[in-house]
Amino acid sequence: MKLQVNQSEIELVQGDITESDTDAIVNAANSQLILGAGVAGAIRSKGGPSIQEECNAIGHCPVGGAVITGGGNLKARHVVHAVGPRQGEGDEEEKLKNATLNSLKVADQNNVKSITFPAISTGIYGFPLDACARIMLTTVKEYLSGTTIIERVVFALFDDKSFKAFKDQLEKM
Ligand code: AR6
Repeated sequence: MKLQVNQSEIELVQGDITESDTDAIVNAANSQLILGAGVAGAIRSKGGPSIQEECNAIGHCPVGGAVITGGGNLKARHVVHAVGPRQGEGDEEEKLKNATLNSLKVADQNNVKSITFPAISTGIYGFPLDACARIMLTTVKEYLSGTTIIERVVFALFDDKSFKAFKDQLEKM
């Protein structure tokens, strides 16, 4: 499913983000930049140790922020590590919006023309899927309406439930 926004497009796919061949994929990271389970675990096992090593050199990223490393053995050249909020910590919506926005900005700054996001914070961090879909899709659409070199933003949704939440939201847009 696709939506055209100016010169760019937003696309939804169901599947494993580490299989994506966009210039960059986004990791659902934590502030310590330690690759744990979920998306991060899949990136660590397929991408190899260089990604964690680069994260260690960066050291830390605040909630709502994003940093970039190489993609190791992944198809993607880069991994953008976006730190989403944990459900219950407060200000979750604003923090998720900023994590999405800062990922797009860091992508633009690094000549990334295509990028794949997961549904940030909706796994181990427990943030609701519907709200995630609304916030992330609205933020991406707004960003693509401005000046950017990003041509394609993909969302890789892992299961039926998350794909449906994003599809329902995109249809409203
Ligand atoms: N491809 C696409 N989506 C996936 C994949 C995959 N391979 N694996 C899981 N998902 P999560 P968070 C979905 O837990 O909630 C880690 O320990 C998953 O179903 O990866 O932001 C980190 O190191 C869910 O919808 O991220 C952090 O400490 C979504 O991706 C913490 O978890 C996000 O789930 C971050 O938690």
